[in-house]
Amino acid sequence: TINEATFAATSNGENISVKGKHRLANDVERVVQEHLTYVREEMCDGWDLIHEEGKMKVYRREVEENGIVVDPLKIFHSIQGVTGHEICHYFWEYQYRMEWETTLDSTKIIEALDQDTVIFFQMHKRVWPTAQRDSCFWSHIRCISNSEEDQPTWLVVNYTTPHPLAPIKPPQVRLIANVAMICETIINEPPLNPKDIKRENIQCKLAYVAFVNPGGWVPSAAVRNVAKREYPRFLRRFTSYVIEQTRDKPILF
Ligand code: H15
Repeated sequence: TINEATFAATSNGENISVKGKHRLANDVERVVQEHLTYVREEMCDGWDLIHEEGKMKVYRREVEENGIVVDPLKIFHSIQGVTGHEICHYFWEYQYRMEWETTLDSTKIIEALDQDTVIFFQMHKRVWPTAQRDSCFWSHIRCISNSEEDQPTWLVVNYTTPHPLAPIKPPQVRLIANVAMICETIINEPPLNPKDIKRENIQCKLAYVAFVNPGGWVPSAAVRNVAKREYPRFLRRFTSYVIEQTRDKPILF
Protein backbone atom coordinates (compact mmCIF):
# COMPACT_ATOMS: atom_id res chain seq x y z
CA THR A 1 0.00 0.00 0.00
CA ILE A 2 0.95 3.64 -0.28
CA ASN A 3 1.39 3.87 3.48
CA GLU A 4 3.91 1.10 3.58
CA ALA A 5 7.29 2.41 4.71
CA THR A 6 9.30 3.67 1.79
CA PHE A 7 12.32 3.64 4.08
CA ALA A 8 14.00 1.18 6.27
CA ALA A 9 15.98 2.46 9.24
CA THR A 10 19.23 0.83 10.22
CA SER A 11 19.96 0.04 13.87
CA ASN A 12 21.87 3.30 14.29
CA GLY A 13 18.95 5.32 12.97
CA GLU A 14 20.28 6.03 9.49
CA ASN A 15 17.93 5.99 6.55
CA ILE A 16 18.59 3.70 3.67
CA SER A 17 16.66 3.96 0.47
CA VAL A 18 14.08 1.49 -0.62
CA LYS A 19 11.82 1.44 -3.69
CA GLY A 20 13.72 3.97 -5.74
CA LYS A 21 13.53 6.87 -3.28
CA HIS A 22 16.80 8.28 -2.03
CA ARG A 23 17.91 8.04 1.61
CA LEU A 24 17.09 11.67 2.44
CA ALA A 25 13.70 11.84 0.71
CA ASN A 26 11.84 11.80 4.06
CA ASP A 27 13.92 14.70 5.38
CA VAL A 28 13.44 16.68 2.19
CA GLU A 29 9.68 16.18 2.37
CA ARG A 30 9.47 17.25 6.01
CA VAL A 31 11.61 20.38 5.57
CA VAL A 32 9.78 21.46 2.40
CA GLN A 33 6.43 21.20 4.17
CA GLU A 34 7.75 23.11 7.20
CA HIS A 35 8.86 25.97 4.96
CA LEU A 36 5.54 26.13 3.14
CA THR A 37 3.77 26.45 6.49
CA TYR A 38 6.27 28.85 8.00
CA VAL A 39 6.36 31.27 5.06
CA ARG A 40 2.61 31.90 5.42
CA GLU A 41 2.89 32.87 9.10
CA GLU A 42 2.23 36.49 9.96
CA MET A 43 5.21 38.70 10.69
CA CYS A 44 4.37 40.00 14.14
CA ASP A 45 5.88 39.87 17.62
CA GLY A 46 9.62 39.95 17.70
CA TRP A 47 10.24 40.56 14.00
CA ASP A 48 12.16 43.74 13.22
CA LEU A 49 12.23 45.30 9.78
CA ILE A 50 15.99 45.84 9.51
CA HIS A 51 16.26 46.95 5.90
CA GLU A 52 13.95 48.29 3.21
CA GLU A 53 14.99 49.00 -0.34
CA GLY A 54 12.45 49.43 -3.13
CA LYS A 55 10.18 46.41 -2.83
CA MET A 56 12.67 44.44 -0.75
CA LYS A 57 11.93 44.09 2.96
CA VAL A 58 14.33 42.32 5.30
CA TYR A 59 13.01 41.10 8.65
CA ARG A 60 14.92 39.53 11.49
CA ARG A 61 14.16 38.09 14.88
CA GLU A 62 16.99 38.26 17.43
CA VAL A 63 17.62 34.79 18.85
CA GLU A 64 20.66 33.34 20.61
CA GLU A 65 21.36 29.71 21.44
CA ASN A 66 24.06 29.18 24.07
CA GLY A 67 25.34 32.66 23.35
CA ILE A 68 25.52 32.05 19.59
CA VAL A 69 23.48 34.30 17.31
CA VAL A 70 21.04 32.25 15.24
CA ASP A 71 18.65 35.06 14.20
CA PRO A 72 15.93 33.82 11.85
CA LEU A 73 15.69 36.01 8.78
CA LYS A 74 12.93 36.57 6.22
CA ILE A 75 13.16 38.66 3.11
CA PHE A 76 10.22 39.55 0.91
CA HIS A 77 10.75 40.95 -2.53
CA SER A 78 8.96 41.48 -5.80
CA ILE A 79 10.84 41.36 -9.08
CA GLN A 80 9.50 42.59 -12.40
CA GLY A 81 9.95 40.57 -15.58
CA VAL A 82 10.94 37.17 -14.24
CA THR A 83 9.09 34.04 -13.11
CA GLY A 84 9.44 32.02 -9.91
CA HIS A 85 10.73 29.14 -12.00
CA GLU A 86 13.50 31.34 -13.39
CA ILE A 87 14.50 32.65 -9.96
CA CYS A 88 14.62 29.13 -8.52
CA HIS A 89 16.42 27.73 -11.55
CA TYR A 90 19.29 30.23 -11.22
CA PHE A 91 19.40 29.85 -7.44
CA TRP A 92 19.55 26.05 -7.50
CA GLU A 93 21.74 25.29 -10.51
CA TYR A 94 25.39 24.72 -9.76
CA GLN A 95 26.62 26.16 -13.07
CA TYR A 96 25.54 29.74 -12.28
CA ARG A 97 26.48 29.83 -8.61
CA MET A 98 29.87 31.53 -8.79
CA GLU A 99 28.50 34.16 -11.17
CA TRP A 100 26.28 35.67 -8.49
CA GLU A 101 27.68 34.39 -5.16
CA THR A 102 30.24 36.75 -3.64
CA THR A 103 30.46 35.03 -0.25
CA LEU A 104 32.06 31.77 -1.48
CA ASP A 105 35.58 30.59 -2.22
CA SER A 106 34.29 27.44 -3.88
CA THR A 107 31.31 25.20 -4.49
CA LYS A 108 30.99 21.62 -5.68
CA ILE A 109 28.39 18.90 -5.97
CA ILE A 110 29.47 15.83 -4.04
CA GLU A 111 26.40 13.70 -4.68
CA ALA A 112 23.25 13.76 -6.78
CA LEU A 113 20.38 12.11 -4.88
CA ASP A 114 17.85 12.49 -7.68
CA GLN A 115 17.06 14.88 -10.53
CA ASP A 116 15.96 17.62 -8.15
CA THR A 117 18.19 17.01 -5.15
CA VAL A 118 21.96 17.34 -4.91
CA ILE A 119 24.46 17.64 -2.07
CA PHE A 120 26.77 20.64 -2.16
CA PHE A 121 30.03 21.21 -0.36
CA GLN A 122 30.94 24.91 -0.19
CA MET A 123 33.85 26.85 1.21
CA HIS A 124 32.78 30.24 2.48
CA LYS A 125 34.88 33.36 2.39
CA ARG A 126 36.44 34.17 5.68
CA VAL A 127 34.64 37.31 6.82
CA TRP A 128 36.03 38.00 10.22
CA PRO A 129 39.03 37.09 12.30
CA THR A 130 37.74 33.64 13.20
CA ALA A 131 37.97 30.22 11.61
CA GLN A 132 36.88 29.81 8.02
CA ARG A 133 33.44 28.27 7.52
CA ASP A 134 32.38 25.49 5.19
CA SER A 135 28.97 23.99 4.54
CA CYS A 136 27.56 20.70 3.35
CA PHE A 137 23.87 20.62 2.48
CA TRP A 138 21.27 18.98 0.34
CA SER A 139 19.65 21.34 -2.12
CA HIS A 140 16.24 20.56 -3.50
CA ILE A 141 14.16 22.30 -6.17
CA ARG A 142 10.42 21.77 -6.50
CA CYS A 143 7.35 22.98 -8.34
CA ILE A 144 4.03 22.89 -6.51
CA SER A 145 0.78 23.38 -8.41
CA ASN A 146 -1.92 25.01 -6.34
CA SER A 147 -4.75 25.03 -8.84
CA GLU A 148 -5.47 24.87 -12.54
CA GLU A 149 -5.63 28.64 -12.96
CA ASP A 150 -2.80 29.82 -10.72
CA GLN A 151 0.84 29.74 -11.61
CA PRO A 152 2.67 27.11 -9.55
CA THR A 153 4.83 27.91 -6.55
CA TRP A 154 8.53 27.17 -7.03
CA LEU A 155 10.91 26.61 -4.20
CA VAL A 156 14.47 25.68 -3.36
CA VAL A 157 15.55 24.43 0.06
CA ASN A 158 19.16 24.18 1.27
CA TYR A 159 19.54 22.08 4.42
CA THR A 160 22.69 21.01 6.24
CA THR A 161 23.55 17.32 6.19
CA PRO A 162 26.65 15.34 7.10
CA HIS A 163 28.44 13.47 4.32
CA PRO A 164 31.32 11.00 4.27
CA LEU A 165 32.96 12.94 1.43
CA ALA A 166 32.86 16.13 3.52
CA PRO A 167 34.32 15.45 6.96
CA ILE A 168 34.76 18.45 9.24
CA LYS A 169 38.46 19.23 9.44
CA PRO A 170 39.29 21.52 12.37
CA PRO A 171 40.07 24.40 12.60
CA GLN A 172 37.43 24.61 9.87
CA VAL A 173 33.97 25.29 11.29
CA ARG A 174 30.77 24.09 9.65
CA LEU A 175 27.81 26.42 9.13
CA ILE A 176 24.47 24.88 9.96
CA ALA A 177 21.72 26.16 7.72
CA ASN A 178 18.12 25.77 6.75
CA VAL A 179 17.39 28.15 3.89
CA ALA A 180 14.46 28.44 1.50
CA MET A 181 13.68 30.50 -1.57
CA ILE A 182 9.94 30.41 -2.26
CA CYS A 183 8.49 32.07 -5.36
CA GLU A 184 5.13 32.84 -6.89
CA THR A 185 4.57 34.26 -10.35
CA ILE A 186 1.95 36.94 -10.90
CA ILE A 187 0.66 37.73 -14.37
CA ASN A 188 -0.69 41.27 -14.64
CA GLU A 189 -3.40 42.01 -17.19
CA PRO A 190 -3.15 38.53 -18.72
CA PRO A 191 -3.68 38.60 -22.49
CA LEU A 192 -6.35 36.26 -23.89
CA ASN A 193 -3.75 34.07 -25.49
CA PRO A 194 -1.15 32.88 -22.95
CA LYS A 195 1.40 32.93 -25.78
CA ASP A 196 1.16 36.73 -25.79
CA ILE A 197 2.41 37.11 -22.22
CA LYS A 198 5.38 39.46 -22.21
CA ARG A 199 8.04 40.00 -19.56
CA GLU A 200 6.47 43.37 -18.74
CA ASN A 201 3.31 41.48 -17.68
CA ILE A 202 5.02 39.23 -15.17
CA GLN A 203 6.29 39.65 -11.68
CA CYS A 204 7.83 37.26 -9.17
CA LYS A 205 6.91 37.47 -5.50
CA LEU A 206 9.76 36.02 -3.58
CA ALA A 207 10.31 35.00 0.02
CA TYR A 208 13.79 34.06 1.23
CA VAL A 209 13.99 32.47 4.65
CA ALA A 210 17.22 31.67 6.46
CA PHE A 211 18.09 29.97 9.71
CA VAL A 212 21.87 29.97 9.92
CA ASN A 213 23.93 28.89 12.90
CA PRO A 214 27.56 30.03 12.58
CA GLY A 215 28.59 26.73 14.14
CA GLY A 216 30.73 28.29 16.82
CA TRP A 217 30.97 31.47 18.79
CA VAL A 218 31.27 34.72 16.87
CA PRO A 219 30.75 38.12 18.52
CA SER A 220 27.02 38.87 18.30
CA ALA A 221 27.40 42.40 17.00
CA ALA A 222 29.73 41.23 14.25
CA VAL A 223 27.34 38.52 12.99
CA ARG A 224 24.39 40.90 13.08
CA ASN A 225 26.22 43.64 11.22
CA VAL A 226 27.46 41.29 8.56
CA ALA A 227 24.02 39.73 8.13
CA LYS A 228 22.31 43.11 7.87
CA ARG A 229 24.71 44.17 5.14
CA GLU A 230 25.21 40.89 3.26
CA TYR A 231 21.68 39.50 2.88
CA PRO A 232 20.32 42.55 1.05
CA ARG A 233 23.51 42.67 -1.02
CA PHE A 234 23.07 39.04 -1.98
CA LEU A 235 19.43 39.45 -3.01
CA ARG A 236 20.12 42.66 -4.95
CA ARG A 237 22.94 41.05 -6.87
CA PHE A 238 21.21 37.72 -7.39
CA THR A 239 17.95 39.22 -8.69
CA SER A 240 19.75 41.59 -11.07
CA TYR A 241 21.72 38.59 -12.30
CA VAL A 242 18.50 36.67 -13.09
CA ILE A 243 16.95 39.71 -14.82
CA GLU A 244 20.10 40.07 -16.91
CA GLN A 245 20.26 36.35 -17.79
CA THR A 246 16.63 36.04 -18.80
CA ARG A 247 16.08 39.41 -20.53
CA ASP A 248 16.29 38.09 -24.11
CA LYS A 249 15.25 34.51 -23.45
CA PRO A 250 11.79 33.01 -23.80
CA ILE A 251 9.86 33.10 -20.50
CA LEU A 252 10.33 29.94 -18.46
CA PHE A 253 6.99 29.33 -16.76
O1 H15 B 1 21.51 31.35 0.12
C1 H15 B 1 22.55 31.80 -0.33
N1 H15 B 1 23.46 31.03 -0.93
C2 H15 B 1 23.29 29.60 -1.11
C3 H15 B 1 24.01 29.19 -2.37
O2 H15 B 1 25.40 29.38 -2.29
C4 H15 B 1 23.86 28.80 0.06
C5 H15 B 1 23.18 29.12 1.35
C6 H15 B 1 23.83 28.40 2.51
C7 H15 B 1 24.51 29.17 3.46
C8 H15 B 1 25.15 28.54 4.53
C9 H15 B 1 25.08 27.18 4.64
C10 H15 B 1 24.39 26.41 3.71
C11 H15 B 1 23.76 27.03 2.64
O3 H15 B 1 21.82 28.83 1.28
C12 H15 B 1 22.89 33.27 -0.21
C13 H15 B 1 23.53 33.47 1.10
C14 H15 B 1 23.86 34.91 1.39
C15 H15 B 1 24.60 34.94 2.69
C16 H15 B 1 24.84 36.32 3.20
C17 H15 B 1 25.85 36.29 4.33
C18 H15 B 1 25.17 36.32 5.66
C19 H15 B 1 26.13 36.13 6.81
C20 H15 B 1 25.38 35.57 8.01
C21 H15 B 1 26.29 35.23 9.13
C22 H15 B 1 26.40 33.74 9.34
C23 H15 B 1 27.54 33.42 10.25
C24 H15 B 1 28.83 33.21 9.51
C25 H15 B 1 29.99 32.99 10.43
